[in-house]
Amino acid sequence: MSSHLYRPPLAQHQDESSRSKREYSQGICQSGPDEPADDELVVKDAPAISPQHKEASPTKPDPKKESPQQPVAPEPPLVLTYLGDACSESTFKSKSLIVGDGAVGKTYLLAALQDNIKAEDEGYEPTTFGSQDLQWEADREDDTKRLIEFALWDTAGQEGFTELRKLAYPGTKVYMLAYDCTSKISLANLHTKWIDEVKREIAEGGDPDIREGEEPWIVMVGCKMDKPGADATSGEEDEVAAKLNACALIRTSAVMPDTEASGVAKLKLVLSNLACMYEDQQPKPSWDDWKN
Ligand SMILES: Nc1nc2c(ncn2[C@@H]2O[C@H](COP(=O)(O)OP(=O)(O)OP(=O)(O)O)[C@@H](O)[C@H]2O)c(=O)[nH]1
Ligand SMILES: [Mg+2]
Repeated sequence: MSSHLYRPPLAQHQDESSRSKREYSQGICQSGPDEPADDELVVKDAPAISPQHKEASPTKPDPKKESPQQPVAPEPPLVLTYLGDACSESTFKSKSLIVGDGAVGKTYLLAALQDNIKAEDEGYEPTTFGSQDLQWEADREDDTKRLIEFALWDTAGQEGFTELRKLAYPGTKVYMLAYDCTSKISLANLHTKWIDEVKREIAEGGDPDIREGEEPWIVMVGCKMDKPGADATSGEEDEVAAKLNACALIRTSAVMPDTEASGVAKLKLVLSNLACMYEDQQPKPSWDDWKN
């Protein structure tokens, strides 16, 4: 897969206690002479992310049995590939939370992120609460590995679960705001309802490490892009992503067996990259970074 390597400018850190991060920001851990400038974009293969702790190797359905014309996720213009370097912590914890309207496909997508590709007709069971602890390993450019202990939190999108959902927010680093690609209402609700809830919960508890005044780190996730009518939202997604100042926008399907074509592999890569950037106190990537 060909993609762009994004090197955001290094952050200025205020935390006196985090010496290794300060050294990193001050350039002690410098790039080699052949490295591109900090803000340069380079075409490069994206690093592989391999899941750990798999109970068993995922059984992929026979592609011959699938419908021959599977839609392919549109290639975004930029893929974040920041994983830090040897100076950054090699193992750290992160937390992502998914919110969005009821039945848009949040639980199915989280299953797909754990290599559990469901069939479309496996049934709908509204979520009340759920979390999974995962370990994702990211290969850095210098051939070292970075282990992310990822807590992935599911929430209830149905009306009436607002109080229960609040319990899931504290400590979240990266938020997934999910909509159904066939539903304009679910897309519009991201900027009329869900972003307000996210900001409110950050103000009332959120991640204690969040930097003052910083906007939430958001990945906008389209679900069910395999369905007929999934282009219903495609003309308006960019506008909503700009309103949210999302770090990324990814259309996905949780029922397509090919995770490259379904956008699920890309989502995993972007979540890992953002977790590394957040951990290293890099500046939040803006929608303009992704879009341009
Ligand atoms: N075609 C298709 N159907 C999907 C996909 N993901 C989910 N579905 C269908 O949509 C239904 C709802 O999906 P869920 O993942 O349970 O929805 P949810 O957003 O978690 O809903 P709540 O838990 O109520 O908030 C499922 O029962 C599936 O039938 C997908 O990627 N493609
Ligand atoms: Mg659910």
